[in-house]
Amino acid sequence: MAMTTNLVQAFHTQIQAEFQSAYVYLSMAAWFTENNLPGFATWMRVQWEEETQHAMKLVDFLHNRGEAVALHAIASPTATYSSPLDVFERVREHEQKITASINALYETSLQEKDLPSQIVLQWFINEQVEEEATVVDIIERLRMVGSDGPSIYLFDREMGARTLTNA
Ligand code: OFO
Repeated sequence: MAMTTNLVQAFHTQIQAEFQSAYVYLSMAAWFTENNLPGFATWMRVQWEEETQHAMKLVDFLHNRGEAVALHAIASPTATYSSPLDVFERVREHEQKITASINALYETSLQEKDLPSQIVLQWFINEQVEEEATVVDIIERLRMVGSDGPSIYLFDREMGARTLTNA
């Protein structure tokens, strides 16, 4: 069954949002590299790749449904941050917006009675719960270490151990 134009356009908007997330995280990776925190930079690069996978999951879904993909423009991210905590506070804000847009897309798939979309979007709903929880955990730990150099050094090493797992 073909998807409605309204639903396809809503998927296009979400694809744009996922690529926008990737671009924001790439700018954060650059900031960490420039501020001598290579482990946090690695973590952010993995996040950039993960967001690209999210976008491609939606692209593949539209293609599998026989629908065309439109790639909308993504904006230049803000590249000035004041501290690692500031970066992750912004990640949290950003992910809260992404959660809201995934939830709105799911609502649209319910209105349009498109069952396959609902199933693929349930994966994204779960993923957002995990992403928000991970970011809150990092924020709490950054608050705990404060400006203690040795603790930041150890945290950075731990963050650098992250590797990409297939979405
Ligand atoms: Fe794609 O989950 Fe973050 O944005």
